[in-house]
Amino acid sequence: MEKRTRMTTAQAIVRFLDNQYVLMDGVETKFVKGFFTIFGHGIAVGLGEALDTNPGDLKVMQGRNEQGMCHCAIAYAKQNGRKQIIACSSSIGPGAANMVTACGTATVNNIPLLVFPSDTYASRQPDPVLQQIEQSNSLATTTNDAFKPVVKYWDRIQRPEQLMTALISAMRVLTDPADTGAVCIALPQDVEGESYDYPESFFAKRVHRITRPCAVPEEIEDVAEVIAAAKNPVIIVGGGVRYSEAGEEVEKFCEEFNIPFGETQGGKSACKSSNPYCLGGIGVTGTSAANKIAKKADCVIAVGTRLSDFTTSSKWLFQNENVRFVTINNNRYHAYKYDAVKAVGDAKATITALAENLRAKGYKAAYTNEIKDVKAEWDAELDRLSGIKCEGENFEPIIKARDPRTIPEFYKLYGTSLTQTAALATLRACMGEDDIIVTAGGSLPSDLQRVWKTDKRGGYHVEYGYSCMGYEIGASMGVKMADPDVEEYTVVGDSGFQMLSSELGTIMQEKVKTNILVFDNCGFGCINNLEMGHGIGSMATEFRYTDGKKPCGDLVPTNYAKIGEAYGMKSYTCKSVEELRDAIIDSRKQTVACLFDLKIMPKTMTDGYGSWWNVGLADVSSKESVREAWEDVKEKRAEARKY
Ligand SMILES: Cc1ncc(C[n+]2csc(CCOP(=O)(O)OP(=O)(O)O)c2C)c(N)n1
Ligand SMILES: [Mg+2]
Repeated sequence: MEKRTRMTTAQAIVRFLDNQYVLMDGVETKFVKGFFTIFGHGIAVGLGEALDTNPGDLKVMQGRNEQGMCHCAIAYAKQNGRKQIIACSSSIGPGAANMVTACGTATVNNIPLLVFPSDTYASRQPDPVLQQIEQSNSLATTTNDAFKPVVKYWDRIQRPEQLMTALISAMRVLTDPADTGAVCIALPQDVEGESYDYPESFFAKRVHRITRPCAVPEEIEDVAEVIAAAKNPVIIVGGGVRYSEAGEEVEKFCEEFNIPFGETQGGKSACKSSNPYCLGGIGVTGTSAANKIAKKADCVIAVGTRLSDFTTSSKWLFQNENVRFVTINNNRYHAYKYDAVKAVGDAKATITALAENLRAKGYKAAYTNEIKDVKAEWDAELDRLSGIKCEGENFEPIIKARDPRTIPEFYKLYGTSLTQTAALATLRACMGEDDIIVTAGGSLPSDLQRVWKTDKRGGYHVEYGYSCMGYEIGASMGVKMADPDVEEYTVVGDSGFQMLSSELGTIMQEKVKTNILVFDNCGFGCINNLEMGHGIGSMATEFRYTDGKKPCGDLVPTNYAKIGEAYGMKSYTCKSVEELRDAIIDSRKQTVACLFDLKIMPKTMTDGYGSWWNVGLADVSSKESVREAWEDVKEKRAEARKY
């Protein structure tokens, strides 16, 4: 008879996870680095006992906010090319609920995230246990049911032996390149401590292959025929190219067939920015180069992309009336979008096979000077953007729609000359070539998608699938842990920082040297642009004192450098390009985490470049400015593709 070992559910989780590996392109990687925990009564004595008594080779870390620690885990997995994760565990009720948003972020971005929220008692003996919701319509419903819409796999362990199939299913999903995302295994707190005679085979070393299924030849031929009939195709490089490590193949494909490419937020840095066919970001926050080419393209080759509204300008970007769409995606759901001619398969394998087919057809796109010309025009614009400086309170920033008080008031508060575009250019110039840039929601992802250039594959780490403000600080830690040999620079809006900076404590505890640059423009800059750009007033998007009814008084100043100091970080306040440059140079000598309080003149982010975004504006309003904006929305909606 097979040997069996008596262990608690929690002990079995730890031992199982310590024995999982992935194998991709012949390289084996241990899949689980460790555990993040925020203990409470739901988990401290169950999983806590297991991690205290025998964590095996797993590292144990202590988060500060469950969402924040999950952000660190997501960033760690992403920066590791999805080949290594940190599991996250929480107590019941609010601790569990705090992980729901992070699961959404992981799932949207196809990043493996394994969470173990603890749960109410399976026995129900102590009900209602502390932090139990008590849903009177079903005692089987707990807080953890809230994970179901945002995870790719959900389970609840009511008996210790259920763990075996649950964890094997979890591994199936976490290591699936086409459909990975968040996995939730809810742990009733009594079951965590209950034991079972687990068969030894359950704990054997498991190696999960991450494979590269190529699209079938018929589909490759379908796609090749559409491309072969096109004169001016454009490629969209999505996150699937990054995770397939297909950047080099895509670049070679573009060079051989004379096809330019634009990048999504997820796809940026899969290919080198210096490649002569790279047009930079595409779509709502794209470059003029990418959007000009996209507008006229007669064939869009979407590789490894979800084709989100930001990538396609809400289906308005591609205006050639004969444009055709082809998709290359390992996920059938995404491949079917746009009614495209599709090839379902791994990006690297499929692009390579498609190249062979097109080579046999003797294909070459018809571009002559167009790619070079739009790129030169965009580079000149980048030069202009990097030189913009605020000269005083009468300064005219890029964004015209604004409260007339904002610029003079901000100038009076801080006397800053620093603009967002100049700050980003300075950062790029002072960073090492192989350093990594990190951000998430706000105006910074938009600007970075346009202006950022890097030749380091994976050197651009931006979460814009869920656009989750508050991702940034946890992510700075996860990225640095994944790639400790280079510096990482996290740029974060002041509001994103205020939303979730809890993991600063964890960064200090784990002695992770991150660089966090807070872009203080006193509010929700991009949303202020969005509302005022649609004829609405500055309504609760700047940080202004309340008049008792609305936040419409003076600006509320904040000293972010002091927050950094309070944690023991090295802090800098910068109000000019020169101060920023000196601070970055000094920070590179530090071993402790650094925080930069950048006083960024509001309204100095990039804007325009041939894009549009469909938002749900009021179709009736007493404001003339809103009615005018509505006419434009109506017009663009009429021009946009319908599905
Ligand atoms: C968790 C979350 N809540 C709300 C939003 C909606 N939202 C998008 S950007 C933004 C404001 C961002 O402000 P800040 O971080 O200061 O960046 P800025 O635009 O000023 O550069 C808000 C509220 C979001 N993306 N994520
Ligand atoms: Mg802001």
